[in-house]
Amino acid sequence: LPQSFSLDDFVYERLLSNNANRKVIFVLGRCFNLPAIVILEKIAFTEEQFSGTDDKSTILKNSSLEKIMENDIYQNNFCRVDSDLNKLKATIIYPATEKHISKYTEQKIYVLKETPELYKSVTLPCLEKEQFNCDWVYNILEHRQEVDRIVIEDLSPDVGFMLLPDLKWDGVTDETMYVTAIIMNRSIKSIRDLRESHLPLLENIKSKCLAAIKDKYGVNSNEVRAYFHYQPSYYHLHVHFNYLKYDAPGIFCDKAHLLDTVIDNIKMVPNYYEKATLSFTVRENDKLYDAYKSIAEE
Ligand code: M7G
Repeated sequence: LPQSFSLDDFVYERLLSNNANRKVIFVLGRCFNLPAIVILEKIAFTEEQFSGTDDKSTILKNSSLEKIMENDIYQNNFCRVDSDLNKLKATIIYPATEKHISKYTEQKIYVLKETPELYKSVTLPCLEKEQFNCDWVYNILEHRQEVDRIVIEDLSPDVGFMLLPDLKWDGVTDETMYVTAIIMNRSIKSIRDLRESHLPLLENIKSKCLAAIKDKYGVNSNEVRAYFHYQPSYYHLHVHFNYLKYDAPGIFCDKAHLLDTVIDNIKMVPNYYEKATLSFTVRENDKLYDAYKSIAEE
């Protein structure tokens, strides 16, 4: 096993990508000579930071302004604030694989149309060879890691799941609430595998998770976005739940499939996901893109 990651031993190698909209940066480096990815993200303000105190100005009291410009009644400043207001969320992947490095590297993306035949002949063989390891999922399902973070669990092998804060969330900023339900059943890779027999599983996840989110975070079910990714990064079925007002990464129509729509499609056509042509986006460096390119050239 490698020594544990420490920022002091992190040696910067290169920037993988920098997203100014999201204020998140993906940095590659090495730690004890093994590749490490550090993802730094500026955290959203919370209403509580401003309304939680009796004296509403307290939060800005120890801050100082550094003028950028002024004109008439307008001025721009840099504002140096209390360190609590200035925290970053740091996600570490260590040791990182080539596939992680590729996932976080800025690159072109393309849209592909996957017929059921292409799923069987191209996508499935490729993902069986190339997919990210799901050990973190099994650690959760077997209560080895993140045990104290579980919001709710249902251990039934067929319809069960565990709901817990997503890695993308700091777990406390309500404004960016993001939790994920991981199903107990290990044989469903993605929505492509969903059939009529899985309706009780989907309905169970929907009703229990929405109730738990209301209970724990005070967010009503009509303010929650519940969806799957296709293609996902991890081929063990899970459902993303986040706060509707927060534009979480991966909510666009090229990747997100609403839980309600998935349930409804299967109700109308029991083998919908066996028959449907599903479009998805793929990164240029992804092996899946190579696989599709090579059949296009045949
Ligand atoms: P995905 O659609 O397979 O991947 O969703 P993507 O959204 O990254 O493309 C997997 C979800 O699981 C993502 O939202 C991840 O942020 C989340 N996730 C990944 N890991 C490695 C962990 C983890 O170790 N713990 C938790 N709680 N969530 C994770």
